[in-house]
Amino acid sequence: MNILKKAFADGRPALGLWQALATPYTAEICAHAGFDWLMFDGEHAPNTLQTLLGQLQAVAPFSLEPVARPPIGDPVLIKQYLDIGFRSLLIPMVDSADQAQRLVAATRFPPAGIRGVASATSRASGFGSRPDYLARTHEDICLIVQIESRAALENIEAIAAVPGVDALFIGPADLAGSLGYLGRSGDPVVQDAIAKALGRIRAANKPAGIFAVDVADARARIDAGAAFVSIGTDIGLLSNGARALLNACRSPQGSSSSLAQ
Ligand code: 3PY
Ligand code: MG
Repeated sequence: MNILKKAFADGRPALGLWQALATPYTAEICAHAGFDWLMFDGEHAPNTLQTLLGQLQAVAPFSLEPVARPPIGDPVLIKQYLDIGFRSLLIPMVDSADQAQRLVAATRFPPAGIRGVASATSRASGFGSRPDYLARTHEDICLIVQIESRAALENIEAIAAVPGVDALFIGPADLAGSLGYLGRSGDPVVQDAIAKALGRIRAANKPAGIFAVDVADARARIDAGAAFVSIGTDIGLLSNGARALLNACRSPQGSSSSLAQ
């Protein structure tokens, strides 16, 4: 079963890590940490289908849900991401119920949808080894749509009501930009909009997710009922760790423990 959908069903907050380094090796390292999900970014990271495939293969042995974000909610890209084996998709910039409906259709084979059919040649079907693949694969798909514009805020209930939309995820950076607060997602106006949006998603009985900017933010979101939270990024871990190591060594108070990495 889809691990993220299982966490939603169990009411257990699922903690994820954003993957923007675009390499299988770092994905594998992060997978060892025990996150519930890793999100492989095709929107803002230098990923291709091939690099995504490598990362998917690298994390295959782990009990986590790989999520992928295409650069845009395009049926052709969605078909390709699903064929290589992603079951969970995070679609950016979903502003209306109509758009959400088209995305659901892109994840379903006919007659339910418009997904192009491949089975024996796709990794998703175990290269043809799953006899019930065509009939049942939609059951494991987790379609997450991003709410990250003023228009999307207006349409939350309509988007959440679309059958086949499994969860809604707030993108604070784009939302801040759309509301006129570019680069200031911490502004009280944006924070208030986010809190209200999360509440409305929950009231619509859909799992609500968000990208947290730090650990305190992540804890607050979980306490407020978010079903899934991205609690950091691979780039942040690497760059913060590198800086902290250097600073610890340069500072007279540098502790030996922080150097023993
Ligand atoms: C955003 O903040 O806009 C994102 O898409 C990621 O969280
Ligand atoms: Mg965004």
